[in-house]
Amino acid sequence: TSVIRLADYRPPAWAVAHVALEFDLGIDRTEVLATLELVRQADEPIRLDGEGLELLELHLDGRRLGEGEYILANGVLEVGVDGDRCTLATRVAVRPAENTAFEGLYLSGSRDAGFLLTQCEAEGFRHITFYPDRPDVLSTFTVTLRADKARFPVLLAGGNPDGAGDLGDGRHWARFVDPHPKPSYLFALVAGRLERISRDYTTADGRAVALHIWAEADVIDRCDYAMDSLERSMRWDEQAYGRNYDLDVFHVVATHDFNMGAMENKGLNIFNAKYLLADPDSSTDDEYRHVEAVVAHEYFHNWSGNRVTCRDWFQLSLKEGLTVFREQSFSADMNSAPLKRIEDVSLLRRAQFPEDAGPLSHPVRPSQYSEINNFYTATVYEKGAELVRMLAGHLGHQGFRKGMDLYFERHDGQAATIEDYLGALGDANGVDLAPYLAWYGQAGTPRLSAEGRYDEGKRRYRLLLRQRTPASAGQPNKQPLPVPVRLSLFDASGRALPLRLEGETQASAVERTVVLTGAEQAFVFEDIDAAPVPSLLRGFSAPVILECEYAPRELALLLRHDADGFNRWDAGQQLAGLAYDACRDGEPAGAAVAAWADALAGLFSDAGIDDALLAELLTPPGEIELVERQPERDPERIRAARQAMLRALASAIGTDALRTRYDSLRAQASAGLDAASQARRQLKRRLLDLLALVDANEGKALAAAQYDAAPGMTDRLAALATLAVTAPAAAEAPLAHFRERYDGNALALDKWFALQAQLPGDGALARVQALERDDAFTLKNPNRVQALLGTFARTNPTGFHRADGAAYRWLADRLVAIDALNPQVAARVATAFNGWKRLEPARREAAHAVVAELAGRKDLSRDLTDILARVAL
Ligand code: BAL
Ligand code: ZN
Repeated sequence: TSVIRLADYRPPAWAVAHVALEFDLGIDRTEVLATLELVRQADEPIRLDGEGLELLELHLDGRRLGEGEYILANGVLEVGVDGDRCTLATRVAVRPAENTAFEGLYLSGSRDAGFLLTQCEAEGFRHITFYPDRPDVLSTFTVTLRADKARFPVLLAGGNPDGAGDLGDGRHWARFVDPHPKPSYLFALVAGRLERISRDYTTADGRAVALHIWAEADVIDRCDYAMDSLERSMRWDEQAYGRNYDLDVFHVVATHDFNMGAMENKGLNIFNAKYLLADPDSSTDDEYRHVEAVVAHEYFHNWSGNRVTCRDWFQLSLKEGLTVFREQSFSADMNSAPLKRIEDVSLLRRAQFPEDAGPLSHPVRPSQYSEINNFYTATVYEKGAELVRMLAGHLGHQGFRKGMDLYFERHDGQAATIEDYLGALGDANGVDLAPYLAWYGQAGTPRLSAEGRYDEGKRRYRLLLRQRTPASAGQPNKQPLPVPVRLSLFDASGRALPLRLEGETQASAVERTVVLTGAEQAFVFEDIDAAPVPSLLRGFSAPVILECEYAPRELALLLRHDADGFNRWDAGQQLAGLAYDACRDGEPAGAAVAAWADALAGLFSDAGIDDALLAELLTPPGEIELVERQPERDPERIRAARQAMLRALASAIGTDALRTRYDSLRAQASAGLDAASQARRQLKRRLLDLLALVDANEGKALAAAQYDAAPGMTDRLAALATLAVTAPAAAEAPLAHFRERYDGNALALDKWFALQAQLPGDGALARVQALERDDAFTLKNPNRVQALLGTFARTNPTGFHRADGAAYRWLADRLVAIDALNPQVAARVATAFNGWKRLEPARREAAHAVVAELAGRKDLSRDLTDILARVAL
C-alpha cells in the first residue's frame, strides 16, 4: 500500500470557487451532477478523486468530453485544460443500498423504512462525486436534492434553505446554499422519513437560528436532552470564546448506522444515536454526560474545524485536540470540574497510554499514514487535547483567549496547520511557543521522574526533575520536551507551604508551575522547615507518567489533604498502585495495602466528602491500566490481585458500614438527573460491588432487589452487572427479562450485549459466541459489533486473552467477515491486538501466530491491512 507523507505536501493545483451539486436520490441508485467552477493555481492538469463511481457524462465548459479527452485510472479523473478558469461538470451514479462501509452516501435502516445519509470525513466525498477531496480545497456549495415525496418527505443538506417545491411527478425538490467556504469532508445530506423537535435560538450577535433535531419516529421523544445540551453549548461558546453560530438553521440528525461517534458537517451534524438519544428508562448517567459532551464537541467544531479547518489530515489534531479541549472546559463548567478532569485523565491512561506504548504508537501529528481513517485515535484526540491544555496553561486564561481570538480572526475561512495555531497563540501574547511543537511530532509517553531532597541545615528543599521518553516505531531517539509541572508542597499536618524559589525575594503562592525544559533540572525551594510532601503535576498539568518514590504515608497525606481534587484522587490511585503491587507479590496484608485501605476507610466516614468523588476514590485503577505495572501480563493474576486489594478495602471499611451506607443510598433512589442523585447512584454501585465481593450471597440478594426496584437505567444496569459477575445462575432470569423488556431498543440492547461481553473468565468466549447467535446480533451494525466484539476484545482481559489463544483465532475469523462489510469497523476492532507483545510467553505466542497469519493475507481492506501490518511489526 502507498504511504502519504507530511513532507510531500503540496498546495492544490486547482481551487474550486463554487460547486453546485444536484442529486436525484434513490435507494438503489442515485445520480449526482456536480458542476465545479475551477481556478488554476499551478501548471498541472485537473485531477479529481473518485472511488466506486459510475461516470455517466463529463462536460468541460459546456462541451461533452469523449473517451481520449480524459484519463480515469486508480481513483483519479484527469483532464488537461489550457486556460486558468473552467467549468467542469460530471454526472455519476452511485448505489447507496449496496454501501455497507457507511462511507459516502448510504442507507440507514431497512429498505422500506430507512433513510439516506452521508458520511464524508475523511475521504467519503470521493465516493459521491469526482472532486479534489482534500481539506485545503474550500468552496461555497449549492445543493439541490430531488426525490420521491412519499418515500423521502424530508430533504436536508448543510447551509441555508434556498427554496423547495413539487416536481409534479410525485417527486419534490429542495435547495440549500452554504455561503461559508468549506472542504468536501464537511458536506452532508439526509433524505427520508424523519420526525423533528425544534427550538428557536438567538445568538449573542442577534441572529435568529432555527434548531432542529431529527430522528426516526420511534426515538424522537428521546432527543430533548440533546436539544438542551445544544442550546447550552451555543451559549457557552459565545461566552467563553466569543463565537456565534453563523447560519439561519442548525440541523442535527440521529442514525443507528454510523462508524464514528458523530460528525460536524456544516449546518447538518449527523450523530450516532448512541450520542444523541437519552431517556431515564434506557440511558445511564454516563450516557447523559456523553450526549452533552458530544453535542458540544460537534457544535464547537463549527469554529474549531469548520470556519478554520485543517490544511491536510496530518493536522487532524488541530481541530480534534482543540475541540476535545473546548468540550472538556465546557463539561467542567456544566458539571464538576475535578470529576471531569478525573474522567478525562482516566480515559487518557486507559486508552492513549497503552496506544502510545505499543506498535500503533504515533505522534499527535503523524508524519505519514497509509489509511487516514486509522488516525482518529486517542493520541490525536485525547493527547492532542492535553497539548492544548498545556498551551492554555502556559498563556493563562486571558492570554489563551487572546490567542484563540487571533487564531480565529487570522485563519477564518482557511485551512491551517499546527504551526499556524502556535503562531497565533504566541503572537497574541508576544511569546514563542515553538518549543511545544516537539510535543506534536514526538510519539510515546514521557516519564517524568521526581526526586526530592531536604536539607535541614539550609532549610531548603531541592526537587530534581528528569524526563525521558522511550523509543517508539520510527523514533529511536527522543528529545526533551517542555513539561509544565504545577506543584505544591505540604507539611506533615497537610498545610500547603508558601513557595519561594532560590533567587526570589518573596514567596508568591502555595501553588506554582515550574517548567522542565531540558533532560533534567533542579528547583530549590527556600524557607522550608521540615521535609515536605510534594503534590506534583496538579490537575495533571502534563501528559506524562510520573515516577516518584512516595512512601505510602505521604500518599495517604495527599489523599487526605490535597486541595487539588484531581491530585487528591491521583494520590489515591498511586497508593492503590502500591497496594496492587503488594497483592500481586502475595502480600495482601502488607503495609501498602493497609495504608491504602485505611486511608480510604477514613475518608469513607468523613461526611464532608462528595459521594461522586468518594466513588472515584474507592475505584482503584482497572485491569487494563494495571497492565502497565508489570513487564509481562497474565490477566488472571492481575484480576486476582485487584480482587484481593478490594477485599482488603471492604474489610477496612467494615461490611456493616458499607451496608448501612448502601441501604441509606438505596432508600434515596430516584430517577433524578441532578448531580447529587447521580453521585448517589455512582457511590451505591461501588458499595454494591464491594459488598458482593466479600459476601456473594448477600451481593446476590442486594443486586437482585436493586434490579427489580431500579427507577432508571443506571441502577438497573449496575445491579445486573454485579449480579452477573457475582451469581451467574441468578442473573439468567433478569438478563432474559432485560432482553425482552428492551427488545427493539437498539441502544439498550447494545448495553445488554456489552455487559455480557465483559463477564470474566473461561466461559467468556462461549458466552460471546452464543450471543452472536441472538436474533438481534448483526455484523452490519457498527454499534452492535463494538458492543459485543469490541467490548470483549478490549475490556475483558481474562476472557479475550485466554491462554489457549482460542479467542484470538475466533476474533481473526470475525475480522475477516466484518472487513468485507465495513473496513473502518474491522480496523478499529483489530486494534485490540495492539498489546500482544507484552503478554506472557504462551499467550504472546498464540496472539503472534494469529496476527502474523492475518497480516499475511492479501484480500483485506487497506484499513485492516494497515493496522495489522503495524501491529505485527
Ligand atoms: N470529525 C469526526 C468526528 C469528530 O471528531 O467530531
Ligand atoms: Zn471532533
